[in-house]
Amino acid sequence: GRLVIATHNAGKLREMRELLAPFGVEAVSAGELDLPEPEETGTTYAENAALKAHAAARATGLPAFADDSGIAVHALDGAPGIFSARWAGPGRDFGLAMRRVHEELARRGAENPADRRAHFVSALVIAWPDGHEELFEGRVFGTLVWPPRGDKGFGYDPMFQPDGHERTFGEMTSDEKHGWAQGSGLSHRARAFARLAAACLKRM
Ligand code: ITT
Repeated sequence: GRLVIATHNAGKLREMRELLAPFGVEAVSAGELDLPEPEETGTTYAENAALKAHAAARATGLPAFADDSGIAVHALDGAPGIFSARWAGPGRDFGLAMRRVHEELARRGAENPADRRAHFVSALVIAWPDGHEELFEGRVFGTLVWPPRGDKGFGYDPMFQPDGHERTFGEMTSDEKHGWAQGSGLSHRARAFARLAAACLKRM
């Protein structure tokens, strides 16, 4: 069948296409269909993912899946969290967003790796044309490094070093970041996707 990937973020779209590739599902993106970007008025990742997925499913009559994600910095009480995209400002400058995270941590004297813990969250919602939805979440824990390292990936990847690895997501190929070699996935998105795939991709 066909599926809409309800994102306007190029980095996410690339990853979601890679994750879907083995399933033989034909996917078209919200950007390619010129769908409007719904306002993210929810207060949780799950609510925002549902808003995006339902808007795309309603507009197209196709099943649609959306990712809402972010990075929670433990010493910053979970910020930027659901505001992770907004910390990059109108120019979507993630060099700036990473510097803001680093400066906030420095202001609080968080210099040791143990004070620089963070986790990424991905909430994936698939919305079906009949209006029902399914939610799958994934997380990955790690440490924030400074300066950022690597030019792969997107967003906050260059400053996030997942537990058990010597390199940041920005230094990993996308196969390594997905973590398929480890079975259930490494990145928050791959882990959420593995759950979604097990639950519903076979039905398409
Ligand atoms: P869509 O809503 O169109 O999907 P967006 O960029 O606005 O795109 P979000 O509201 O979910 O998406 O924002 C999440 C932000 O968190 C995103 O812009 C990234 O900067 C960051 N982020 C999420 N997943 C990430 C990952 O795997 N690596 C690095 N940064 C990530």
